[in-house]
Amino acid sequence: MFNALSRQPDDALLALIGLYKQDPRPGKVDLGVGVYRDEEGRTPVFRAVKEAERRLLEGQDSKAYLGLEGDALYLERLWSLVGGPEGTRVSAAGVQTPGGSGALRLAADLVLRGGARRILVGQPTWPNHVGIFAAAGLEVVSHPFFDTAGQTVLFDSMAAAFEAASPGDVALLHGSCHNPTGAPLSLDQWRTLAAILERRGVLPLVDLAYQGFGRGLDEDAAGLRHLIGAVPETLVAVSSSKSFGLYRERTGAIFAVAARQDAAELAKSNLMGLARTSYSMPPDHGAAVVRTILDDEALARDWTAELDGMRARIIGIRRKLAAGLAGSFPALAAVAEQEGMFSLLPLTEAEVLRLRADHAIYMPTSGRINIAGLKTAEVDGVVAKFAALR
Ligand code: PLP
Ligand code: TYF
Repeated sequence: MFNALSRQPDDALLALIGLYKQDPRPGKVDLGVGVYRDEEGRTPVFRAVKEAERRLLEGQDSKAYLGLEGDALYLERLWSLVGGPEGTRVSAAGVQTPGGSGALRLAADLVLRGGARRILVGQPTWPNHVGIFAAAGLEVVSHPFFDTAGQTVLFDSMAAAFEAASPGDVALLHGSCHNPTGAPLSLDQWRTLAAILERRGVLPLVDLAYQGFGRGLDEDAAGLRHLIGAVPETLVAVSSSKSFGLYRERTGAIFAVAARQDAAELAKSNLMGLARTSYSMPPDHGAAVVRTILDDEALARDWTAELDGMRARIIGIRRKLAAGLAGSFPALAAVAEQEGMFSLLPLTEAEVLRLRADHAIYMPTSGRINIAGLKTAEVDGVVAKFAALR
């Protein structure tokens, strides 16, 4: 039977990890896959994570199943972090998932079961969005979101696409730190979109994968917090991979938000049923770590402080990079205003490949760069190589 299968293309972002590793040149620069890196190029384990793991190692007295929902206290604390005060004014019911990806897949399965057939997705987006939704059986309907040459959000086109949607459609929104553009939506724009979604009867699915990496933990959730109060139902897919540095532990959650608790619980019961016929129960460790941190004031404070430091480093690199690039690429002054790990450079595929071949600067052919892949001392050299392209 295996002979009947055809070879599948590699994930371009994950394949880049291997290409970079194999490159023997000293001074190579990795602007590829979206993991945070510090000034030494390391992806550190948060101090609070290490301490939580120590406590778990000593205190955990069973590995027995927790059940389909996962860790209830993790879900409660995580929802407080995501929903803030606004989250207490709506009804939310969550299920722990294997990463944000697992949350997105369960969300897609749920809306299909609820009768949805189409999901509106702005382009460009994280390629796995399209893959996950299509694999679940949704029709992915794309609209333009970003003008790369001008580095501007095409808000009118996004609003028009939402206006043209049918009741029962689903619309994907990036909670903050848009992947791949870093382009922020203002709170006014969130308000406008929320009003359209409410009027058109379209269900928003918010992907929150980088809370704390843009402007701050609360600031990065502000749009979503407005949205949950403005529409009758929302799905929120949360990833703890970046915000807690737990990438390989596969830690996330899907929250169904509704005006009434019974509606949210109905969604949750279906989410658990869908999980049961897929992977059954989620992995425990990452969620136990997050729960331990968020349930302890001192650990939570230390986690926030470390996250604040990461965000400050990214903002600093953004400013230096934007100032350097503005001469040769005037539109890239916008890189300083963009948020999170990514910006999308207006480079051709040939230019990206030339940077890779000639200068060992690695990024996917889309031109997306991971800002956190740059050390402060590397910025000027990288800017010079970009400038030489034009
Ligand atoms: N959504 C976006 C936009 C992402 O960039 C990621 C990153 O990996 C995810 C969701 C899900 O991440 P994970 O499944 O590793 O938690
Ligand atoms: O966009 C990124 O780089 C991150 C990490 O299949 C990632 O979201 C990339 C590809 C992939 C899974 C995660």
